[in-house]
Amino acid sequence: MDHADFGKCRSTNSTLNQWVADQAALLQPDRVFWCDGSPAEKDFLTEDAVRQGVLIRLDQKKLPGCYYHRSNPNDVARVEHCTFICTPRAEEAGPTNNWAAPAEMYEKLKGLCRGAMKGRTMYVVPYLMGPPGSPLAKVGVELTDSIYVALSMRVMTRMGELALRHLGDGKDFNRGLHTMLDVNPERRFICHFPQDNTIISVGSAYGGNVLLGKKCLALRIGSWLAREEGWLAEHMLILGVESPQGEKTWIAAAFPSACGKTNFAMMVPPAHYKGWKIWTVGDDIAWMKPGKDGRLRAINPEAGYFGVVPGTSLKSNPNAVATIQRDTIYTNVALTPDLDVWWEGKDGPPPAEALDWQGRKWTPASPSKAAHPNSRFAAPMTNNPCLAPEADDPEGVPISAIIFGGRRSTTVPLISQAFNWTHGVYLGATMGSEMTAAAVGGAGQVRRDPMAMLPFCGYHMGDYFAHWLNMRSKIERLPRIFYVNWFRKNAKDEFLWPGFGENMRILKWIVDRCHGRAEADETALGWMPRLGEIDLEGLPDSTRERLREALAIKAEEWRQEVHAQDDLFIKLRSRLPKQLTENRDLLISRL
Ligand code: GTP
Ligand code: SPV
Ligand code: MN
Repeated sequence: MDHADFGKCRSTNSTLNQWVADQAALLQPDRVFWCDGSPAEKDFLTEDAVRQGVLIRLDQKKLPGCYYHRSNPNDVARVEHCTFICTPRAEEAGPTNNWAAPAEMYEKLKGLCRGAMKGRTMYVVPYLMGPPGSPLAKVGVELTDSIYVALSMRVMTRMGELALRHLGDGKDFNRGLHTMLDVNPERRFICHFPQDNTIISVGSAYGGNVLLGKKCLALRIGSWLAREEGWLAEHMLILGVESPQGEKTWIAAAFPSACGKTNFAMMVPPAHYKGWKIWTVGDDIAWMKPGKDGRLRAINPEAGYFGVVPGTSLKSNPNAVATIQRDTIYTNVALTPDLDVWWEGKDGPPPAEALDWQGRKWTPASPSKAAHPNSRFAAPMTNNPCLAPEADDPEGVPISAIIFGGRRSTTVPLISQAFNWTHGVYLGATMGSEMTAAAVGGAGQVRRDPMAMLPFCGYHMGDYFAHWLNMRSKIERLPRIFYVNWFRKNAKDEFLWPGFGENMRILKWIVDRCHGRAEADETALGWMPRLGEIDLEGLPDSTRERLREALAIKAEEWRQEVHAQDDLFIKLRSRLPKQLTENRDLLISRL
């Protein structure tokens, strides 16, 4: 087919068309290409990306529909220091966000954008976040000069005509503008204008910086809209646990970036859990709203997974392995001479030689890693063997439990349950986690990451806590709240808990607690399982002692922990709800 057959504007929405025309006048692209989301268009764009060298076609017999991409080595993760919330008053963004005055930031960005797409194509990417017809679904339109972004948005969202139909002649859509410029960290800004429902991202071409539906719309702008409209936009996976009797229990869980959401959402239970099944609704983001039935209803706004590749294997996550065998875009893994992909932790032996994520020759003797620690796959969720049929339900699934969890080598026990909603909000609000490669800088350091939302909350974190506390009166049947830590280590630096599929044993206790079927002890931190309550069948005998250690509450560690939590509370004090400081005082007295 001819070039001219694709990219035509079929939108009759005058607001949208005018906005696109205005942006094109500023950016001056050679061509404006409207994406319709059709399979033929996908083939056409993919072919073009291969021709340009943006994508490398992988072995199509082994990996049908799969492509390989390398980003600029200076551009491999989210950049929190260049991410801004631009509200009229700094106080609205709060002390945990970078803030800039909207007028000044618009002016600066306009300067950078003027003529920035000369010689390039501007792709108009209309997309829908959420199942069609859902009361929670939102339309966004991303303008981008990256063909990789256009193709990735097609995987990650419901992209094209469908979104335009959803919008109709409405004016209510997120306005997203992305230009790579010269991919220079000095000119990299990810800016959100919540009052204008607008996002402008310049100078990057990677992941959460540029797939604007994901962290920018679904979380930063989303959290803003959620507070205004009375719902929750959260950095959470959503899964269902089906029992052999067919009882389905739906659970949402917030773990910080690269702390196990995708793995948990697609988990395969240990062999002796006959008849038990895990169903995935989402692996990264949950939009949750009280439903007519009085329960908290959750949808996954996304349609694909942008998952961490290293460590993905048949042992750790067989469903992810199955998911990424076709129609997947791999970014920053290693490329083998036979056009296959490789990463640290993949099944089988390493290749004798490969090109690493920077395109340099690599062998198993090389001192550096072949795949970047934050290398990612973008795969459609429909590839997932355990995708819940309910993932497309416009009403969402009813949530029975919310789990918070960080990456902590000490202090935080494997599992505890909050005494009540307010205590649960306190646990989420004070969550700490060791930083990972998902964001630039600081890997390994413990930082407070409330509800795993520190980099993603689009307004004052104190107001966000208040919003969570207020939700209590809006939900008739409140989810129970739990706190987990898969990452506690012993003195030999070994994980105390085997994790991955074995997390089913903890999940089982959580499900049983939701249905009033499991015993618990009252401790200073909350309700905790008796040792005998966690199923250890099939694990080595040493696990029992390790479990005891993983559940231990060490008073000295907790004294330091409460102290460390204070830093955030002090930062937020002007808007910190008093229930949280009360809960802190209660904890200290219990300890
Ligand atoms: P984002 O996509 O960045 O939001 O990450 P995520 O929360 O989806 O994390 P993911 O499931 O991709 O896991 C990231 C890394 O955490 C994996 O590569 C594993 O090394 C590790 N991990 C996940 N689950 C477990 C677990 O149960 N135990 C241990 N020890 N490590 C785990
Ligand atoms: C995260 O960092 O939490 C991610 C990856 O899910 S990114 O899309 O880059 O934000
Ligand atoms: Mn994430």
